[in-house]
Amino acid sequence: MLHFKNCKIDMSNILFLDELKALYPNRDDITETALVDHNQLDMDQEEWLGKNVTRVIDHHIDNECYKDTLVEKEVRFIGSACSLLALMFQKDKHLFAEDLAPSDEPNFAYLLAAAVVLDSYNFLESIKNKKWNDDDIVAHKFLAETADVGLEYWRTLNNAKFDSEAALELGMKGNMVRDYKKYDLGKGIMGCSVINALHGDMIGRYGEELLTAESLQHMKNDGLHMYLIIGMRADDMANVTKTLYLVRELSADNELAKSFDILCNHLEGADVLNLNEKFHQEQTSNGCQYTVYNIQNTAVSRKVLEAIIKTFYRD
Ligand SMILES: [Mn+2]
Repeated sequence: MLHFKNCKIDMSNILFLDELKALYPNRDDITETALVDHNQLDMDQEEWLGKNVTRVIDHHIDNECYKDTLVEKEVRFIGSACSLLALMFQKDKHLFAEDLAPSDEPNFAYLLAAAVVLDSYNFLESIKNKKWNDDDIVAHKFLAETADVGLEYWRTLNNAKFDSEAALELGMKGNMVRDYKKYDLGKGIMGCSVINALHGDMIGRYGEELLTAESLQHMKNDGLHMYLIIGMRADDMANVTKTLYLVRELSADNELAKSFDILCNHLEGADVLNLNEKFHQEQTSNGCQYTVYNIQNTAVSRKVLEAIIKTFYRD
């Protein structure tokens, strides 16, 4: 939101899925969908947009979807999907001369560079070739030709991105839907939110009762049988700490919900996650069961967890 403000882009230009549905009540009116920074739609998005995905520009593991409708696809390892975009703009830069021209006003390069510097933690050497690579440097150099996107630019954005206090201001509900995905695991549906605060921060701010009550409500509203929150916080040096919170309704008569304990066991045994400091609550007064861990390997993202969990339920 800060970045949109800095770029003088009105938030009303950003559409959420429910707004999109209201705007195009007939899904046949949507003739083309381009995915940037992911290559597979979420369950709810799929129903609305899945029939006509024509373009995919992404840097995650390729799920090989939409083969019948794709006309353009660029999926490969790079720090940021916006670096891929920048490199595409560079290739055809004569077409975008106006958008990329140096200006007193924020130009398109100023908009695009945010994800490039944030995703690479401003080209932090220790995560080179893990979180970013030389192509991101080429992309950033190109954007920096016409916009001031250096250290100060990154620092301001990074502070805002990892501001736990600001995140908690959104309320538990707001945080649960801000960065949220939903998976069909066969046995049932799992939801997963990424929140810019650690589990302890959420408990400190809202308390266990409200957190579990909101979790229950969210599971009910969205038809979930299990719900997971990845909590994260970064310090000024971009050192990241992460927590994992897994919750279910105790009385839920569903196979996924009932597999809670064996999923916990499986996650504890997954070396790549390196979980520790387990806290388990057998039964809360509102009928939840939940477990919290610290994720020792902070390079673990939702994508990684998704893959581990999907594999577990498929096998
Ligand atoms: Mn990305």
